Amino acid sequence: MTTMAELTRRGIIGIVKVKHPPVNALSYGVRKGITECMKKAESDPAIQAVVLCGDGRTFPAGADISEFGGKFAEGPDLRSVLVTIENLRKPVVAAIHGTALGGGLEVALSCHYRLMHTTARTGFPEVALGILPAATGTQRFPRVTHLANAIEMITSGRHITAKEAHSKGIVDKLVSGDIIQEGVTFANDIASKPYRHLMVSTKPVIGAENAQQIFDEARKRLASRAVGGPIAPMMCLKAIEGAVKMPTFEKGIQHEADLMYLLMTSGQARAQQYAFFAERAVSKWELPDGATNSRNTKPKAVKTAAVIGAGTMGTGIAMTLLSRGIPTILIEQDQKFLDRGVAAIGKLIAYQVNKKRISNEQAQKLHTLLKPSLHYADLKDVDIVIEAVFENMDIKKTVFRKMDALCKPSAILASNTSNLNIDEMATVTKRPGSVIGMHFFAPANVMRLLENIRGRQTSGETIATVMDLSKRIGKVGVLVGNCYGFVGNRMLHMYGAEASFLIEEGCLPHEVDQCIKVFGFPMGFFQVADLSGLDIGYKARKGLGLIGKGLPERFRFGQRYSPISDIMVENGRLGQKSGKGYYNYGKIGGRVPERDPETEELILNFCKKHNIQRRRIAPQEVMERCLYPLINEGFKILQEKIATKDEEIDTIWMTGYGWPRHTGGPMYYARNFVGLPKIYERLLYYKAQFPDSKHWEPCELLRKEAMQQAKL
Ligand code: 3H9
Repeated sequence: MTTMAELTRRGIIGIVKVKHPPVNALSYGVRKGITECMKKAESDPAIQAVVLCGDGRTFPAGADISEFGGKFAEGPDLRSVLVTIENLRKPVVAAIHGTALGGGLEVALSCHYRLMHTTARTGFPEVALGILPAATGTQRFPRVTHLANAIEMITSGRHITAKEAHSKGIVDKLVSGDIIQEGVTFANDIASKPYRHLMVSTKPVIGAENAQQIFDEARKRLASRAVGGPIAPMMCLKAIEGAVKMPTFEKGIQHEADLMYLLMTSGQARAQQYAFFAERAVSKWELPDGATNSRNTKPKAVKTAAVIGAGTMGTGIAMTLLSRGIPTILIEQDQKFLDRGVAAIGKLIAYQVNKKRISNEQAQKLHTLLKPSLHYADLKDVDIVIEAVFENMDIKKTVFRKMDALCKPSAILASNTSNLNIDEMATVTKRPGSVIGMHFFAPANVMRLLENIRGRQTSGETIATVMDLSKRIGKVGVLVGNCYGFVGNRMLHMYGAEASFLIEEGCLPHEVDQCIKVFGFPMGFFQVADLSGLDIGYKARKGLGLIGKGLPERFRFGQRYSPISDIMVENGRLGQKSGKGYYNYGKIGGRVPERDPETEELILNFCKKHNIQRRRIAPQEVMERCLYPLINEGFKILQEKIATKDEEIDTIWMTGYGWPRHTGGPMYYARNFVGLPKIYERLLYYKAQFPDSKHWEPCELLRKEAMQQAKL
């Protein structure tokens, strides 16, 4: 094994540098390397103090997540590395740059001093991986910062800036020069000073006198989010409680280890760790032919961009591009709409300033990067244009013709469509290889997901450029194939159809939503529908010919159809935007959903009209009927190679649709929590119950894999 830590000397100072790119994760080799280097430094009489730092871009960013369940516990484990550092007979200075996260921060807490570069960040992200900071983080952290801070940071996983870390007592000094040189200068100063009193493990917990009140408040706060949520935050809290309630530091550590074991062996932690790697796996895209992929295709440079359409999506997309320093032209046809769009972007920028996320100077820079225009001719020099006009094929085609005629030949033409056919848009251009879909999610400047849709003729270079741009603008770009609704909305349609049938058969909207929330989604289907606006789906269905005179009310295009959503729209209930939809919001734009007797009356009248005997529907049936057709559709999507791997589907659902990370996304959940044989059996059961709904027919890939899993 190559050396993953090295010891060098500058005068009387030993420098232990971790060398394990890209993030210096604390793998077996790193733990071994640090231990050996520290022992050598201890026995070298020429060394009087030690600086511990990371090579390349960062201080260790945590334990090596890929080792969990494997080499993770192999000696020396992380806890014993920390004991070696803290007990060294020479002072150790942690010199932090980049990110000191999780195990990396725990390493720093075992050092006697902590220096931090002003640009560095730190935190305990373990909770997002379904675990806790189990290398004594829950015990040491409240001994350097106030108990209330420790609880807030560990249970939320929030990363903080160097400035905040310094103000919270987590680091001793901020520096802005070369981190190693700063560390050496500092170490020279303290080399001969007594340091043993700085061992964090020997210090009292800060704020212990009010511990009961602090824990009670934290428990209340976490309990309010616990229904359907992950178990890790509460376990983190219990572990921190050990720092106050256990009689010794060692007993606290044992308590922490017991809770960590419980978490590690829970399915949730495995799912959350899968989610972490899935999000990274999607950037390694590959076309179904296998020959064109992210390894062998280079992106083009994108220096300037344009967005067509200054509505909610267009302004959100423009804001996203501007925030990453990309000069952006915003095009509208009408001065009034353009002004409204520019004002909306101005508001978004002001919000960032108010939240202290950007300075006034940065805000000014964003304004100068934005160029509003009424002329398509201004598109001539841009590297990419993203159209965000009305979701209608004829309008999109008109816009694509104009973009094709006016943009330079190398420019990429992208559509922010949520459902429509990219290949059809490409037919009206002379550059189908440069046409691609970029499906942003609302609000576009906030949501992390970006579904990028490859058309039949989209070139590898166009894909590589858009995937690269996605990362640059802070999005999780997922490449998918072209079909109605792509991956996310195609699966959502199945879930929506069943949710609507359930309210025809006996549930009320809030009952379906409650089940979904207990599963872990932040909002139920009907709440989300009200938020998005029921009229959008209504118009799309009209465009597809699903709504119109002469159609039977409950059976359209060869299968069962629920007109409940149409009934809502036809009664003026468009969702939050009209103050009422499935729920009542009190006022236009209201956000708090209340049950509405009028909605319930509309549903009951519909049932009466069609002689539907409403029945009590158990939560199990609600969940199976909402989730299993969606999962079945996910397998169809894989079978048709619209997605090339589970990770793409799961990441789309976790980052764009609120699927709870602690169940790993629909595909992971199906395979690991429920089991494919069970899903297959239930699909057949419901197929027999509801023969007039095609989505209960199990897809061939699911059938095959269920059979294989059943044999194991
Ligand atoms: C922990 O510490 C537990 C302890 O308390 C207790 C132990 C007893 N391990 O994200 P990027 C890989 S839990 C393994 O694209 P960026 C990543 O998969 C840990 N691999 O870069 C990717 O690989 P590839 C607590 C890791 O610049 C490559 O590195 N720490 C780890 O956008 C680049 O990653 C965390 O949770 C890891 N810990 O962001 C921090 N980290 O190229 C997790 C990264 O093959 N990491 N990789 O796809 C992060 O948040 C980000 O990676 C970071 C850099 C902000 C550091």
